[in-house]
Amino acid sequence: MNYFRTRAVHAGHGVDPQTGAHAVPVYQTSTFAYGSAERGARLFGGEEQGFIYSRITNPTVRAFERKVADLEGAEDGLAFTSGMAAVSALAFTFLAPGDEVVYLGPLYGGTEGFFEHLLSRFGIITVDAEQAGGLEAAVTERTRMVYVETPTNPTLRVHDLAEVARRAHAVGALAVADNTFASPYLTRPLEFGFDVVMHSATKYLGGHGDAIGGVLVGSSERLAQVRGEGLRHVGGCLGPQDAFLLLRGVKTLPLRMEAHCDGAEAVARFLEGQPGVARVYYPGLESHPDHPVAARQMRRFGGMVSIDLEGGFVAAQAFLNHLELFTQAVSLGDVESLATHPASTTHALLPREQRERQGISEGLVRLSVGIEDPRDLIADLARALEALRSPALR
Ligand code: 3LM
Repeated sequence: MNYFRTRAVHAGHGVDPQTGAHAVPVYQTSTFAYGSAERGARLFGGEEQGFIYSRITNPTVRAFERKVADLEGAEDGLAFTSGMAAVSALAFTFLAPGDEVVYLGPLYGGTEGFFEHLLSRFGIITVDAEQAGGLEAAVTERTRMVYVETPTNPTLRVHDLAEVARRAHAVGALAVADNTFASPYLTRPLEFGFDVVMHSATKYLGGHGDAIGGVLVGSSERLAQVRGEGLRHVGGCLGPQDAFLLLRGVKTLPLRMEAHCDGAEAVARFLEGQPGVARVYYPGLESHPDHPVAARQMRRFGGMVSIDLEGGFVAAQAFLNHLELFTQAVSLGDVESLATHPASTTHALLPREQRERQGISEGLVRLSVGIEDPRDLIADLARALEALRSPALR
């Protein structure tokens, strides 16, 4: 299987050997009979591989892990009950008091909050590279992990992955990429030297807005460590029913991503230059500062578009309230188009000055462009922009 579209359909599983079931069955079981006391001891002693207990492994979950690992070009994968469970399992496995995590912002507000507010209580120091004067200055001998999103949530910055990995490895730190926004169809960070890739599978991997999940991919050795510590002891395991939904979603990832990209490109080009729109953030636009990096690292430029509206929060609220086809909701990567105001939702827990520094202004609106016909989406956006021009709002 050479090609991505074929692998998206077939990788990670075959027909069920026992029954011939064509779809991967939902193995809705908490525990697995090991048959004899001797085999139980071998399984627990690591002398034999097999299913023991669904917190640690489950066949439906395993098929999803294998498929995502294949698509990212990784040796192995490990699934979790959410993206946040994946991030925290990674941190609990590889970080200790005194260690530093360096991140290139902005990040999803929840991830930044986890690093800055929760890990700090365990003596782990989080450093925003930009505030420290750039990646070169931020990374020190104490840095154990360098963390980046590609593209970033919500300003769609695209950092140079090869350069980030090089800098992390120079001090022996783990290079971790949250590839949620790109999906493996558009970018595969391991190809640029990254060690671990993380996904909120809730988004493009699942694609249908009906399941929460997370996944890590990387070397078998590293992921075995996370399975044995961050997953086994913290317990954020993915359930088999959600694994089934996510597995079904991933099969159409390439088709959906093409449609998301078509829509986002059309929407971004329409929005650029519209009165009332101060700035459009889309890595596919030549005006985007990271466009050259994005063109090197991404197959296409993704389904997310952010816009800065003149008139701040008032304008953003009015615009959002006039959208009819876009649903006002957090999350992203669903087949349906979604819109949100990051400063008051996904990034609300961050201090305002931190948001402003990272470009998350009061007028910023984030659009997750679905797979609908772009002409309908543009008509919806045009209507909402028109409403902004009504005398009551001027
Ligand atoms: C959101 N983001 O609307 P879960 N990494 C990235 C993400 O965007 C997210 C996660 C990790 C949003 C969720 S906000 C209340 C809703 C780049 C989630 C965390 O744990 O699966 O939600 O992933 O931006």
